[in-house]
Formats: sequence, structure tokens, C-alpha cells
Amino acid sequence: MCSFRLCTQAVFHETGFKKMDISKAKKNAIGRGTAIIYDEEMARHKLLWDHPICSFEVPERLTLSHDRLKHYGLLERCVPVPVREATDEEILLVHSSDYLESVKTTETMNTTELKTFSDNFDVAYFHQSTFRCAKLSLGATLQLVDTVVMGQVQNGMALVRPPGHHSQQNQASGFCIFNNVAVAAEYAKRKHGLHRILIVDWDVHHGQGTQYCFEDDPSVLYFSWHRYEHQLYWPNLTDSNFDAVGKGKGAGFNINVPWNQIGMKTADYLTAFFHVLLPIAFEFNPELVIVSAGYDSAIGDPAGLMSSMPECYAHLTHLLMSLANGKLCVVLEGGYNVSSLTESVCMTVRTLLGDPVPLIKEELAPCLSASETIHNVKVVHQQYWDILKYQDMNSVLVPSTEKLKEEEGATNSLPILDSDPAKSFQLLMEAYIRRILPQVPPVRTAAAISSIKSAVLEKCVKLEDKSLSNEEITTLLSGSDLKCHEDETALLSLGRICCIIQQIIRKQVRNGFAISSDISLASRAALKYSLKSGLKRVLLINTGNMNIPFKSQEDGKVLLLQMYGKQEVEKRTSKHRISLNWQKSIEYSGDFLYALFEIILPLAYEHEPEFIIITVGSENEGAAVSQVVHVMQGLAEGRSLVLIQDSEPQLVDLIAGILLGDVAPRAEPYNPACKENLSSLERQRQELQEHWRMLQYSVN
Ligand code: X5A
Ligand code: ZN
Repeated sequence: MCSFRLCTQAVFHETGFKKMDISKAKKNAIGRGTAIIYDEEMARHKLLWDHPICSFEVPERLTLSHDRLKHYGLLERCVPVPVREATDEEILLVHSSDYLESVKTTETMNTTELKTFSDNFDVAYFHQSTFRCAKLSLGATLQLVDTVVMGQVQNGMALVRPPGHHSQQNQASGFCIFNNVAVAAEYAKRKHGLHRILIVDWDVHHGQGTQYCFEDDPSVLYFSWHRYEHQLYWPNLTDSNFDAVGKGKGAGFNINVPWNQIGMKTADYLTAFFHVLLPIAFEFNPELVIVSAGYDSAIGDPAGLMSSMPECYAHLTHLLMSLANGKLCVVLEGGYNVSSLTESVCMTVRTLLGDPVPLIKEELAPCLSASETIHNVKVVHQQYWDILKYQDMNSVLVPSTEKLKEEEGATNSLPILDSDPAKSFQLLMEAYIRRILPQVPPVRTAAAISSIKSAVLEKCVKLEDKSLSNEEITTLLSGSDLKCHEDETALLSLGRICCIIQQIIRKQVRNGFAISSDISLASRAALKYSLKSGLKRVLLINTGNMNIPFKSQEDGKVLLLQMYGKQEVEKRTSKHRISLNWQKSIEYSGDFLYALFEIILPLAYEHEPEFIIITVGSENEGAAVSQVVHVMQGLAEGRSLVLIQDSEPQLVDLIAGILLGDVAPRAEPYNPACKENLSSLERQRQELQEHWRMLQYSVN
């Protein structure tokens, strides 16, 4: 994969910013901020005897994550929120009073007594400070929920230990004392009156404790992926398999994605998001999202043995920020390779703060075993979710992994550079992060508009007016387009668009938008200009219904996704020109969400664009368009240009806000999908999956 390069061909003349205060635009005060909740007292809890497994869960996991946030200057950009102790009443929302009383007694135990007490549980250890730390860990999580739900911050992360998701009503388990996230969800229901909460558990272990709490509760949707290996991996429960879908009224509200192989990477995780979690989550339409954020699913973890790099968590976080009006609470669970853990925590917080999401450097295709798992999850959940209903899934597949294991041998081997494996891993990780971290452009959003009329637009930088030179006109415009040659206003507007693209390529500006009287012309010119400037892969998403002519020599460089309107049949010769053939304008409904998450987003990821152009035509619903614009910011390090038809002025503030980092509005109520559209989309996905691996999840 080639990396994005600065434009070296000085074909086009210099363009600059109009004199204005860039420092003002820099602040761009996005949302309401990101909370960070931490107290080093939670580092007191530690193992007092030898234990081969418990020795992973060390205090440094917390202190070094905090140090790393400081190192990157992320900590000072967050809103610090103090921790507090959870009350007995709060603990009892999930746990029994017998269990609470027995944990209380550990405060005065000696080491021998603590060890005997710990041996009652399936992998857990207690220290004299454990009860206090577990109350702080839970209290920190509740503080986070309070600040996010009450709107004092947009989102946030609680850096806590001990972790929570294995803990159950009557027992500690897997290093967990109280189930922080489960209590938090229950608390959000009782104290804040929430009706729909989504828990996303990206820890590599199954949060069986959380599953047991909400199995029959349709108000809490629990999603967990986990290392499973046909039940050979801890906690070795059939309850962790894909067919545990929830019980009674809660049937369909428990989603398990059991990985039957180690070595899962970003593409596998994204495939689970695109084809399972996101469609269902958008149909569920949560009011709050809580993440059981374990980073033992990342590369280098001695427990997980998975392969995803830290930037994976930037993508996962970004995608979840499009739900629940951006109300996102991230709560630390596992993660036992300290370098991998701390970098991944930083990726998460950086994304919560609205920084650009790094490009993915790994192969973007799921492995066969992941595809099989995802297929099976979809089969069992199809009956519960409208958005999956019309997919042609047939029956549960028998996983082929046993056979594959013999053929391939071990899938996971880490490069070791030093005699001290932890140190060599740390060096490797740091070098890698330096390479992939996107440069943050000084200006967030540039606007090609003639005048600034609203508070949102005030936060954008307006570019200097610049008409096109004759040379540029002949390079950018061809055939019938040349007639706009005479039109000063049209040339001025194209000049502004080229200027934005140039500044985006030079990393002076992250993204931009333009209002145009002819977006078909504008998008052709923008496409040409970006390819001329040396960009290798551009994604053009056309939400309107105008036709954009496509040159065969651009094939492979440009992926054109046309959302609605008719496509000329003879043009259907390229896998890079895709039309969803929608017969109505896009609106925020089940079929739109299906198209966005199960087709457009996977295709966009697999194309690996360096730049994205989105055209917004007439009659499209703001909520839908802003969702498209928001999710696309996760690609191409956020380098994107939105072209808005001048007949749609009401969309300008909304789109400018999204580009500046606002969250996309949640549509209420959920608008069910139209059966015909879903079936037609599913037919198209099946046709396209022959050419696009990110669309493959069924292996028939
Ligand atoms: C929170 C967490 C892991 C327990 C592993 C026990 N626990 N074998 O990651
Ligand atoms: Zn874990």
C-alpha cells in the first residue's frame, strides 16, 4: 500500500488563505469535550503471591496508560472528572448483598487469608486495597455516565482497574470484582431514565458477566466478540457461542461473535462492525453507548494473541461516535501488553477528541474463519432485526477452521528485536506509531462560499478567491464543460474548490466544502484536479442523482459510488463504478443504513482512498447525508471535500458542523427498511462480493 504524498508537481499556481484568524479556526471547539477519569489510587490493587495468569493484571497498565496520554498532549485536552466511590446501593444494582459483604471483609485480611479467599473464584486476586479500588473503579464509570448523559461532555474514557465484565452477581471472575459496565447500564436506566443502551465489548474475552445481567432485557443490547476457538479458550462456555442470542423478551439483544482462530486483525474486526454490529445498532437506536474497552484484542497481547494494530481502535471508536448523538462512554477492561495497551488507549482518546483517524496499513479483507463466524451470527440474528431480514443466509455453517489449522500451522508470530521481548515490542510499537500517526492540519475546515452567515460557518476558514488560469481550464475541463469558460462565477467557484484540494494535499487543511451551482461539473473538476495532483486513489460518493462521466483510464484510481438515480447500462463494465440504483432520494431509513454499512463503507475501506469527494444533491435528507459525511471522515485521514448543490442551503450548516467534528444527529424514530429496496441491495451486494472482499461474509 502506498502512502499519501505531498503534491510535488507545481502545475497549479499558489493559492492562499484570505487574511483571517487561523488560531480561531484551529480551536474549532468541537462538541462539548472529552472527559477523562483517572485516579492513581486504583494502582494500589496488586497481586501479593505468585500466580501465572493473575500476574498479567499489573498496576502499570493504568499508570502507564495515563503517562502515555500525557506524553501525546492528549490528557490536557480532556476535561478531568474526579473519581468517587460507588455506594452499596449502586453495587447492589447488579451484585448480591452476600457477595458485597464478603468482599468487604477482605479489607482486613492478611495475605494468607486473601489468597484463600481469592481461590474461591475463577481467576481473581484480592489485596487489602481491592475493595476500595473496586469501588473507585465502579464510581469512576458512573461519573463518566453522569457527565456524558447530562451533556457536560460529549464523550469520555474511564481509566480504571480492577476491570469488570467477567464479574457476576455472586462472584469475582477473570480479574474482575464488580461489573463496572453492567452496573453503569443499570444505573443509566434507573437514574437517568434511559430506555436503550448499547454495550460494545471489544475485549478479547467474553464478558459473560455482562451477558448474564441483561440476557432477558431488551433495553440493553450487548455485543461482544471474543477468542473462542470452539470453546477451548477461557471461560470455555457454550454461552459464549453465536447461538446465545438472549432469552425471553431479550431474545435478539445479545450478540456474540466468537472467533475460532487467533490472529484476527483490523479487517476482521471491521467486518464484524460493518455486517453485524452497525446495522443492528442503528436499528436499535441507542440513547447511550458504553464500551467495555479491553485492549487484549490488540497485537502483542499475551492472552489474546490477536493481530490488530492500535489504530484499529481509532476506527472502532469513530464508528461508534456516529450512534446515540455521540454519547459514548469508554471504560477500560483488559489489555496486558503495556505498549500495545497504552498506544491503543491513546488512539481511542485521540479519536474521542476528534483528531484524524489514521489510515489502516493492514490487508483489508477478512479471513475465512472470521467470515464464517460473521455468517453464523447473521443467520441466528436475522429473525430479530428488520435490517437483516431479507438477506439470503440459508443455514449455519460448519466452521472449516479445524481443517485449516492443520494446513496453516500457527497464525501468529511476532517480530522480536531484542533479547528482552517486552522491550523489543515496545520499540517496534513506538516506531510503528510514529510512522502512522497522521499530521494534524492547522485548519480543520475550509469553506468555498461567497459569504459567511452563521455561527457554524464562522468556525471555517474561507479561502481567497482565485479564478482558474487558461492552462488550468484546459486541463480540468473538457468537451461541453468548456462552455463555462466564459462564466466568471463558475470559474471562480472551481478555482476555490481547487484551492481547497491543494491545501488538503499540503496538509494545511483537513477537510472542506463548497457550494456550487453545478456539482456535476464541480465534482468532475475536483476529481481531475486531485488525480493531476498525484493522488492515487480517490473515492467519489454521489448522493445526488446526476450522472458523472467516468474515463476508463481512471479505472482503479477512482471508486465512484452512486447512491440513487439510474445508471447507464453500458457503463456497468467497471467494478469501480457502482450504482445502488435507488429510485428515491436518500432518507434516514433501514435501507439507507443497510446500504451505508453493508455496502458503501466496506467498499470505501477496501478501496483505501487518499481523498474523498462527496456530492450532496437535491432532496436528500439532512440526517442521512450527515451520517454519510460523518462515517467517511474515518477514511483517508479525514481528507474530504463535500460539494453541495446551491439549491440546498439548509444543509450547509449541518454539513459544515459534521466536518468540524460535530456528531451526526440521531434520527427518531427508526424508520423501517422497505423490503424491495433491501432485497435489491442484497442482490447487488452478492454480485459485488465477487470483486470486493470486504463484502464477503458468507462462504457458501
Ligand atoms: C478483564 C480480562 C481476563 C481474564 C483471563 C483469565 N480478564 N484467564 O481481560
Ligand atoms: Zn480480556
